[in-house]
Amino acid sequence: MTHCILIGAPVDEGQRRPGCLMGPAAYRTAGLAGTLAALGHGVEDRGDVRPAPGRGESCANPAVHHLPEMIAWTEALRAAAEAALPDGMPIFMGGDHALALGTVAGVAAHAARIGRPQFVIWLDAHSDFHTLETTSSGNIHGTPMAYASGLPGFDPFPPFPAPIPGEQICMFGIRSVDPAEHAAMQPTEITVNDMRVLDEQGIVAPLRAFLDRVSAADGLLHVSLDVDFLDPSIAPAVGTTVPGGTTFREAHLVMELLHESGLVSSLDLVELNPFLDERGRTAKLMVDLVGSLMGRKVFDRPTRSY
Ligand code: B3U
Ligand code: MN
Ligand code: MN
Repeated sequence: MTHCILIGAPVDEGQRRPGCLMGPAAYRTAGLAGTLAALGHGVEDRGDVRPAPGRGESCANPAVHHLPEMIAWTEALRAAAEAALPDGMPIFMGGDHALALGTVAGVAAHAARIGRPQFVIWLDAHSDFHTLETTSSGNIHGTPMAYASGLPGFDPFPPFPAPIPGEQICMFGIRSVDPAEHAAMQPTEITVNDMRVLDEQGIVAPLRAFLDRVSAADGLLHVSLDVDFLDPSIAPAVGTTVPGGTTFREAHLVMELLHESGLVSSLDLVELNPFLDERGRTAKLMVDLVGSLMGRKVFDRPTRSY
């Protein structure tokens, strides 16, 4: 059984639709802790992270907003991740996706410290591969994968502690990539399982191919789950809906395969905007998906030896 460490990350400054700051409260209200406990896991809620005040940093791109606040969040969340990882599996309750600048920095620093490779699976409609220089929306939630890859263009941020090689990153379910992100991803070895791949090959083969690599390298696996990975018809509580997302069944299957792998060491739940939800439906679905990720199943399956 796993010791699950819930960490609230009420980040709202990485985009422009207020509401993600209510995410941690919505996950608690939707019963995340009880769901984990019912599966036999230990649960510890460390409360919400509180960043220090911003220090007035700036950058050349005038579109970028809330830069000092996001630098402060990144430092605080990195510290929270590094403090939690020796004790169990952190589950970061967002908050918009800009929180991943901090969480992924923390997990990468931890992995480097214990000498294991850090892998990331990015479950998202978007690639989030902008730098501070290329983003035209100025929304920092569109940048964490570029930061984690060690791209230049993040000068005001602390240097990413141990940049993650493209071979150790898998984007899954993406269907919205800006031209500058596309160009920046081109020279990398990132595995891009966009919706075209999933429509042609299904969920299982592409996901297992990546999990096999994580296992062969004895890696740690960080899962970053953006609400817009899901189709907006089942998950309306998100500021940036993109049609053509994963179905209820596909999303649960992803979670079940991740569970079965036994490889997941940390998790982000991001972009839930409870202000846009319909009677908590998206929050409950996200909690349900965490249930599948953490071992809820109808019948036992033989565990796969990776
Ligand atoms: N790539 C666009 C849109 C976007 C990225 N992430 C979300 N939306 N959620 C941008 O603003 O960077
Ligand atoms: Mn995202
Ligand atoms: Mn997204």
